[in-house]
Amino acid sequence: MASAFSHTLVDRLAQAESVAVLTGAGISAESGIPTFRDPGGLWQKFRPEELANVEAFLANPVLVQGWYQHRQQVALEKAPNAGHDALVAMETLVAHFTLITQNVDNLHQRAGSQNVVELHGNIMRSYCVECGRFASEAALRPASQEITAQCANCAGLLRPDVVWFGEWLPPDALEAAEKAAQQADVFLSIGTSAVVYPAAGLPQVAKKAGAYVAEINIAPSAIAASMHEVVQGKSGEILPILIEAVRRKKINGAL
Ligand code: BV8
Ligand code: ZN
Repeated sequence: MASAFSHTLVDRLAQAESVAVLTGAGISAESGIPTFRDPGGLWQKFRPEELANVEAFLANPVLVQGWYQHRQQVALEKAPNAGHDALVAMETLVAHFTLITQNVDNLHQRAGSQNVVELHGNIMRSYCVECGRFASEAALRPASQEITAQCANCAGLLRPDVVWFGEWLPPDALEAAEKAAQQADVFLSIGTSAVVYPAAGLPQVAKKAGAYVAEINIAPSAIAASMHEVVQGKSGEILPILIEAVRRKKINGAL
């Protein structure tokens, strides 16, 4: 059962000039996309070392391409949920709103969020490891499962445009995320276990710079203790109610 958020959170959001939000796989769970570390999550079936890194990819490109083809397919079949939609609505209520996502499923973008910082890339894009050329969306799915998807330009291997473990995050994305965290009046961490860095360090950057930091999650994350507020519950249930309360507060000052 969702626990209520505080009047402070509503007031802070209603008065905020600048809001930054960090999302993780939990916000897509209600769309039917498995998370990574929850029971039954993606890492239960595969170990990250096996699939989400360059060595695994080069050792077994058909397996890793197949895993991303599958996840691309799942993401395309699912739809954004009320949590994604609520963040689209929040963006219209705040002068400077930045949505920083660790998710690669493209659901925030499909929901209509405008200012999305893709910290870990986007599974709908793939590029050639040899010439760097980006391929069309469906390119990662070769005709048959046995062959590798190759670049139309130079026949090099195609890889998903996602950040693997041990790879640097896209510098412009990380810079935009850190800037948004530093300037935020309110920072929300939603649906992330907060174990993957440097993404998980962003709420601390915001807090140090004076932001009110809150997390929305069905269970306390690794950084829950450092939050000003922890709202327990599903993001798809909590966010629409929270945004409605902020909208009312902005219109007539009443809760
Ligand atoms: C890097 C790829 C520099 C795409 C992923 C300290 C500083 C810097 C780096 C490190 C460091 N310590 C260790 C490192 C290395 C590493 C790291 O952080 N390791 C961890 C695991 C210890 N970091 C890196 O390698 C990063 N690169 O730092 O570069 C560098 C360079 C060279 C050498 C060394 C360092 C790269 C990190 C990116 C890795 N790529 N994915 C893909 O295949 O998807 S990580 C993977 O985890 C996903 O991207 C995902 O986004 C991310 C975080 O997971 P979550 O989104 O939080 O999902 P999770 O399942 O864990 O949690 C779901 C949450 O939702 C839960 O809390 C659950 O309670 C909640 N929930 C569920 N349902 C709901 C809900 N909440 C609300 N409502 C619901 N309905
Ligand atoms: Zn190429």
